[in-house]
Amino acid sequence: MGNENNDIERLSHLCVEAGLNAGLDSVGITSADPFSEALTTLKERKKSGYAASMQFTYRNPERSTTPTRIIPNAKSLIVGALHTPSPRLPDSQEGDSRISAYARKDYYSDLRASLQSVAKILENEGWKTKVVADDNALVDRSAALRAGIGWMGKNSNVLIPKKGSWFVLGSVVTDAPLVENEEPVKDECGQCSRCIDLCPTSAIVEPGVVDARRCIAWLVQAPGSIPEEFRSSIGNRIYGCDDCQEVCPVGRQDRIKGEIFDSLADISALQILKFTDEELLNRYSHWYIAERNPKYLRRNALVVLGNSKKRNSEVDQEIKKYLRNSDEILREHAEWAYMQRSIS
Ligand code: B12
Ligand code: SF4
Ligand code: SF4
Repeated sequence: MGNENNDIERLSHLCVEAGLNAGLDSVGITSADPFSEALTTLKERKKSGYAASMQFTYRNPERSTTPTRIIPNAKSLIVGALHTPSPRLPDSQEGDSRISAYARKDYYSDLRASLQSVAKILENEGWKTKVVADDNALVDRSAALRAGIGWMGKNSNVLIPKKGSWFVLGSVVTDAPLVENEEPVKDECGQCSRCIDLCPTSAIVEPGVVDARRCIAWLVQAPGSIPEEFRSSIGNRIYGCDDCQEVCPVGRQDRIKGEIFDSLADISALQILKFTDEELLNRYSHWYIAERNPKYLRRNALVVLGNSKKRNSEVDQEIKKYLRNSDEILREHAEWAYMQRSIS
């Protein structure tokens, strides 16, 4: 028994070390027990409407909260967090639209590669593994919370002490028994409520609860028409929204010092209107684009240009072209953009 425990401790230590050496910023271990709280919440949010038409983990809540559906006989999850700084894109230009930090590069590929290094350690010792990150298979935040990576902030993100929430999360699921974290991380939000107060669309309806129907991060990903009441609040965001993280004091000073904070421009919305379907899909292949249909990026670009106060005849000409587009959604967003620009 003593030897067995030593072995479990040794392997657990090796896994954490391998994750950190492979570039992860934080690594924690938890059991593969079902996430029953998340299951209840997923069902409640579907019922209340807060889940909008999202699929992801909502598609099959039982599955995404039961790690043994990923590997039968799964015993442990090694959860990793990877920092998402906000670099300027290689082809960035003084454009007029913003892409949120996690989407500026394919961080999920980097995360999966780092987790794969952990998986290799386990596989070398004969254990089964499967890497999951941001797919429908697992509730990543719940796993990170139970593994002691961070606490659940009022902005509904997992916050790492002193660092904040600028991380993507993923796990290695394995049948190896490992030493599990037992202490949840202390909630340090305290009296602060900046994320709730400063969310542009009041989407955080109570601490930790986001109504996706109002959340810009979802509105710019969702298929169909963007409800008019939210179009002005979308401002210059083409993809994602970071406001409830940018206003967060946790780790803010380091972020301002070390990175381009709230960088102004990533890409010109006009350019997005001009790219072909193929160019859009190639450039942004790491984004979730509804129905893999690039028209939704054009729809977002039309909203951004409608919100732009800069006079520019080239932009006006391009929007005019879209007034005659064969797609009804694009036509309607072009009409809206055209109206906004004429009255501003
Ligand atoms: C659906 C989804 C969204 C939706 C809805 C978000 C929401 N807040 O509900 C939309 C599209 C709006 C969205 C937006 C964003 N998302 Co998102 N999203 C997801 C996705 C696919 C599923 C989340 C889910 O199932 N939620 C359902 C609830 C029920 O489960 P949960 O998230 O695990 O939360 C539960 C636990 O936290 C638990 N809990 C609470 N307190 C405690 C305490 C303890 C001790 C325990 C054990 C549990 C616990 O209760 C919660 C409810 O049950 C995940 C990827 C994944 N596969 O998990 C990414 C994910 C949550 N998103 C992520 C990111 C980065 C974002 C954005 C920042 C992206 C952006 N810049 O635009 C925004 C942030 C918006 C926000 N304030 O949440 C990251 C989170 C990173 C982090 N540090 O937390 C994830 C994990 C993706 C990833 N793998 O990195 N997202
Ligand atoms: S991502 Fe944006 S819209 Fe969504 S809750 Fe955060 S601040 Fe609000
Ligand atoms: S802004 Fe304040 S309340 Fe919101 S997550 Fe950060 S510390 Fe918590």
